[in-house]
Amino acid sequence: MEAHHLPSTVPESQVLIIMTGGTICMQRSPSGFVPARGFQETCLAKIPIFNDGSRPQPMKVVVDADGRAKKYASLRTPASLYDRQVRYTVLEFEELLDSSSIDSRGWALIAQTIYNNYTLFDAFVVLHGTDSLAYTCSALSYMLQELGKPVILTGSQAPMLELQNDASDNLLGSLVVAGHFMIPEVCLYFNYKLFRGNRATKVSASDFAAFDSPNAPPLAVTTSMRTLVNWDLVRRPTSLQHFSIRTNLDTSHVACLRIFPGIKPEMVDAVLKLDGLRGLVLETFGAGNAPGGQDNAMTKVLASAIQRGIVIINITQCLTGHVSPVYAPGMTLFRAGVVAGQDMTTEAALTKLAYLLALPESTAESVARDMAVSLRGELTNHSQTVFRHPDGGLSERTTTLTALGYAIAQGDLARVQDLVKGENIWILNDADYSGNTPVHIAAHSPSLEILRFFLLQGASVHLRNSAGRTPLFLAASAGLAEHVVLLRKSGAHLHADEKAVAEIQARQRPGVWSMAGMNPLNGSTDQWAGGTEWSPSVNGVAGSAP
Ligand code: ASN
Repeated sequence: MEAHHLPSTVPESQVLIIMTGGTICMQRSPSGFVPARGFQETCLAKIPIFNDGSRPQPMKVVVDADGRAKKYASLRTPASLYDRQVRYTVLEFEELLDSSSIDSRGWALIAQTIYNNYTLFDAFVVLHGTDSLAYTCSALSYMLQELGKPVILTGSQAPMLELQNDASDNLLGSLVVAGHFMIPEVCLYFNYKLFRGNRATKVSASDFAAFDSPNAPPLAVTTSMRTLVNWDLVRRPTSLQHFSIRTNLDTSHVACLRIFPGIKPEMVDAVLKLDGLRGLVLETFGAGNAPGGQDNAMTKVLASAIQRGIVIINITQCLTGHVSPVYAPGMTLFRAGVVAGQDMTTEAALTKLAYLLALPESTAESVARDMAVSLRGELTNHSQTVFRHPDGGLSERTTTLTALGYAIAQGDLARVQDLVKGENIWILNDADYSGNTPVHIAAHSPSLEILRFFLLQGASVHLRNSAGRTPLFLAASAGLAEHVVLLRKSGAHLHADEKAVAEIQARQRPGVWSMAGMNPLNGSTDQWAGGTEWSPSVNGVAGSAP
């Protein structure tokens, strides 16, 4: 039968699903459950909640770091309660894994795939086995730097093709969150809860409630038909930097060791003398205690390793709480130079160590220093800026938004700062009836300083208004070169759906549109900043334009 591509009836978000394997796609085989290919056609296309039957156009997906692209059939969910549809396609990795076999190469492949497709999609969902899911989430949270879009990992305890499964709800919940809410973090969605990825840990080998985030409340919860986001907890990039990735984690020179009653110092010493070892996560008792005292053999072994340049991180074996030197044994470790890992999970600490050790010019001192502070919300940091979000009716919010819109148009920075300060900061990602955020308004208003102020507060450059327009598009249309440059520096790019109109406009005003990434000569888009100083980078090297 011939395919008739029907357009979306309501605004649409475009999501790339990256399939790495795991139980979610598994089928029975004589040797037990194994990952199976064709997830989109064999599973999703046949389920009405994943396919509204509109047969949307295929989607372009970049399949390698050289920018080679292919078209993939796409599907669309029915409209949600929020009057939005999610269009998606599934990119399957060549080798589908049971996640117990993933390593840093698999993490690099996921990061690279997100990077290659970053400007083509609004959000990303990664399907992954549950066994090592918390490690992958933690690793990605560091590898994806200045992330401006949602990346949600999920999987299931029972395969999608089994009659009673958790796969459907986990994937649907992930798609809805990814397609509806600007949560620019690496998250783990499971059993109706959205966790910050680097706070989650697998707590059950069989229950559908397989994950928990013992030291941090969920970022969002799906209850009945709504998703309630805890906007107070959502982190956003607040520096004027574009998205980049770092893929070379040093997992070969880190280890993890769990202290137990009666553990011999020789055993710890043997681990610390492993060839090339650079970092150790020590899982200690309670508030961070290990056997021994000041001049004890264990302390000497640890202190001597630290003197040889090995970074040792102290985290607790307990599920909740954090390490602190309140008891003498904990104080002894601290004095010997063991770093307090606060309330990090093992997964977050180990992958963070591997990330920091691989940074260029890292030293034992710099790694030890950075292990103790929050890079991506992986440990509790009470001085973090809180970014609230819209609650209450649109009409109450509109009063503030209108006042803000007026102040932006007047170029009145002092009044703008007054309106968004403190509790009101959430307004920066709120939108008026046309879906315009304050960043949209500032993007085509005269004051560059107001736009800069919004970006430094963590406002998103990726939200699109009801007409599907990004702030970058509006700035270029208005011919505001400096605004365009500032937005690009902060990671903004033209959306694929804006390309056709941008191309027409670029003929009239080639200068500003080429700054926005549109080549007026051949109509191609350089979605990154084409050869300028802020080209996105992979491991610090300028990346090729997707
Ligand atoms: N062994 C599976 C995996 O991690 C477990 C699962 O996904 N539930 O790939």
